Amino acid sequence: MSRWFEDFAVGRGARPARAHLRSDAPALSLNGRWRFRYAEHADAPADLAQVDLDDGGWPTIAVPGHWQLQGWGAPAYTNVRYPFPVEPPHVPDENPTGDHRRTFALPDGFLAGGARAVLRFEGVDSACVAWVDGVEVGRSTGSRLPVEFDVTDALDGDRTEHVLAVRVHQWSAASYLEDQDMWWLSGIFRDVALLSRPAGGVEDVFVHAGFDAAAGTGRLRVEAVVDGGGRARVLVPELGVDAAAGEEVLVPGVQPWSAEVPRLYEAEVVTGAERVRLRIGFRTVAIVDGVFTVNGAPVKLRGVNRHEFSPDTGRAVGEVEMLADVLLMKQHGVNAVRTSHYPPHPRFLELCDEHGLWVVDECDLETHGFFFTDWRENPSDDPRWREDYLDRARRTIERDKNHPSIVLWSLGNESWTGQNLAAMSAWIKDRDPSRPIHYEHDWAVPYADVYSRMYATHAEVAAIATRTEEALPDPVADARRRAMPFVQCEYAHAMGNGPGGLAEYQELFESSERCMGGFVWEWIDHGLRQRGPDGRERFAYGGDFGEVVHDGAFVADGLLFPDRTPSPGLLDYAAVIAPVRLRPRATPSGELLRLTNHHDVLDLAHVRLAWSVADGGVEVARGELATPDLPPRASALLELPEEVLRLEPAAAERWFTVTAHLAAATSWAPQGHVLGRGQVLLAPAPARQRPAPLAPVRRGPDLLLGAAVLDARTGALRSLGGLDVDGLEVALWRAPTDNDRGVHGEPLEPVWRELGLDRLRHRTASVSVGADGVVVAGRTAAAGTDAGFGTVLRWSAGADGGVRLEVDVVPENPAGWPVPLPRVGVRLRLPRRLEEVTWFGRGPGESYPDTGAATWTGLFSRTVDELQTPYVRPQENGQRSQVRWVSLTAPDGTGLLVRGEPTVGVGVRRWSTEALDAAAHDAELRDEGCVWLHLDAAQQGIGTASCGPGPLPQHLLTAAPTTFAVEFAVQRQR
Ligand code: IPT
Repeated sequence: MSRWFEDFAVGRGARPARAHLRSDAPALSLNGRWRFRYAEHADAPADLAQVDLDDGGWPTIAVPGHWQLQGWGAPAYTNVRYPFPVEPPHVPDENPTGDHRRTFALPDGFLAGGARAVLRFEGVDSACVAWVDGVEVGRSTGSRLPVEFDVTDALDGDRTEHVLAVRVHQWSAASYLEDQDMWWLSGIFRDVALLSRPAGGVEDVFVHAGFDAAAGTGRLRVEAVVDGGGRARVLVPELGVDAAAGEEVLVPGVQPWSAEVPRLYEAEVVTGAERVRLRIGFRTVAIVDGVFTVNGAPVKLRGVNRHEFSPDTGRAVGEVEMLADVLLMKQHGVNAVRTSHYPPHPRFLELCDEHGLWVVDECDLETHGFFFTDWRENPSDDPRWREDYLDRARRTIERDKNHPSIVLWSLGNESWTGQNLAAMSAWIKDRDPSRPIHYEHDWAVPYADVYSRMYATHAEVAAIATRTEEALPDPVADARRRAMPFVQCEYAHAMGNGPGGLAEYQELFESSERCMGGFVWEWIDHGLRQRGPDGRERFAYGGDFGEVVHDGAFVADGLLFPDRTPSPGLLDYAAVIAPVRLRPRATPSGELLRLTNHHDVLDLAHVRLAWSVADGGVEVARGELATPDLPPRASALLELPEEVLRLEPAAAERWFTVTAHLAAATSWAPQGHVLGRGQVLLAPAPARQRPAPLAPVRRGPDLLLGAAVLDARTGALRSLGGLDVDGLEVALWRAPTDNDRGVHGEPLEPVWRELGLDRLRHRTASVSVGADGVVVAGRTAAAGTDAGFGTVLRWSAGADGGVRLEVDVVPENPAGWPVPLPRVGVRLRLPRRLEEVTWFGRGPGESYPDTGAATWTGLFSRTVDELQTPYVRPQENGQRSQVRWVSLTAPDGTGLLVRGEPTVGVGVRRWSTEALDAAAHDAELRDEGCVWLHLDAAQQGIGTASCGPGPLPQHLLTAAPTTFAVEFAVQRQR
């Protein structure tokens, strides 16, 4: 049985690919509600095209949109695996098919003067056939690519209401080329329009706008394809340019385009029949001596991988989401975006031009699923697919060629190697030699201009940065690669809590001109908003729609939560890549802040510096500092202001903080927006005197120790100053993070569970009462194992009302500990009413040994609920680290204060770690009617082993004897 969509050919009837243009020719949007009929199989009724088919009873569907998100079929998520048998070009009989119909009337004059009517789809997933007034006008595949069909001859002149019918199949041969890591979602998901194409109109435009940095001159040539072979003129009024299309014009004194100064010039390409509006940016991309440069200067990409996503409409994203993405990127210091792994909606690229982002525009191509067949039959090296590959390259480059923001073309993602990739590269080079080519997955780099890798470890990046990486077997290829700039097209997998190790990667990128920078994987969690079985709203991930094969929460691995709230990972990334960086530096006169201008183009004229001094987190002085005049990449030490030197000696820990902020509003952020922050410690906390210990008093079953009541038999803590407290025990388990699970890295979680760290039980060995306190010794271990931890809890109390707890944890494992431990600390349960948390330590956000670059030392307050980070799959989150003291207070002012010696990590929740570990979605977490408080001496680093390396050695919590202490004090009523 042969079906058109199981063919290698790429459809029929399409007009030649051309640029996405803004024209004054009439256009009719066909977005809106269409009649819709759904079938589970591709052989849906043949009546779809019939003009007189009565579709009045059909429901309607929103176009653009995916049918799976509007009540038909279901979304499915797989990362690498194809969700159907691998037997290209065949697809299953179960091939969900959506029949779409609508009518339209031609606006007056639409066909005047011999104009043609052209139907343009910006994106249909995955294969479609279209009919107008019962006549087939074309068929197409290439989901994230535009296609145009000339429908003029199909229009029935006797009708005023024309009938447009479109049949869309979920699966086609092209699905083998579209195995991107995302939801499988189908339908007409981007705009549809009917365009009037005037005779003598501007069919296509190719802007060549270079910038000679040495001369300060722009070089402009705009090629135009005019219908009927006529001529066009190119007008750039601001530059006084009025030239023939195709003519090269030198324009002295232009301002170049860059991501930092996205200068655009309004232009028009004009014929007698049509005016096309353009925004031209002058810039030249070049690889000079192995360094990636734009406009003559090196540029560092501080990038993200962006999939198009909305939690409600999938890849049918609107202007609101596109603009939000661009603004959020800019606000967080991101300067580059890889359009993983397909060309985005064309509007997104206009927004990148306008607000300034370097773009790697990637073709709609991925054949990753052939990994499971050892790459047998991989389309990339099979000549039968050659045209499909070339078609994808053509449609991407032709559509997007005029965007100054695009500085690299990418052939696609994870498609192994082969002649068809080489053919794409050759075609692109020929058509647009002005932009280098990117492709990651052939490490010998035969058909790309930059050396790209994903998830390389820090050590490997360090080797590449110094051009000392392992050699390729072929010396010629090796020499070629060694001369290339290096980019990490994906790194720092932002799944769940993390990524850790960002700062160390950034340091490496900045250590060498060879490094172009990198793109964090990825921008946004693709969690689909859904009501769970219990009726509560949640973000769904793989498996939540009953998929037989799926990859679970791997779809939620972004720097934004699905609703576009920035995650701690994004805040960290922003701090790590801050364009204005303030870092402590030891100097002979003590620690000072060193300010570095990490812009590639801008000086610091747009930056204001504000300083403040705080004692114990309370501000005692503030002011402004003069901003040093620094060109890109230059640094200066900031002297302490006179006023600070004159302050009274500090009675508490004193910090000097400087923030850099925008002096004036930009297109992407208001005045005052923070660009960078740094701190130095001016004075440490004064040493605390410990009062003489009180002797314990026995009363019935209780031991009274200052404000503490312990159970005399078990040593368990019962209350503190009248506050009911229970469950205090040594805590070694954390709800594994996605990085602990390490699906595409080195997993810790299974080893932890094997060791029983998730099911530890405690045995009390002795309770000894002495003159200066109570000592409770015991052992914590899991069933069926001889490994465990010796524990000693030393309680003492002082006349000042404080109760001190000193804890020893001694790992005991005859076999040794093969992996780091999740955490070492204690936890306890407090009354639910203690819901206001105030702390002096790092904040305001969460931090772990290798995350938290966005946090600083200060005094912060949050409610228990606000301290939770809603990772899509529940896991350890929300730790506040290096806490000097924390108070948990009830509305009436009563509460508990805990001091670290000198600091402690704090976690506060309404549910236990066990419940957090067990939950699959946030909405399953239930208030347990108490407050669980974790006080940690240490936690394991976070790393990025969900896809990539685990924490660096210095961030591992290696099992070792540990002693730490905290002190409790009770707060009385206000
Ligand atoms: C890599 C893919 O390129 C990307 O699309 C995404 O899947 C990412 O990983 C992980 O989320 S492939 C990886 C298995 C190395």
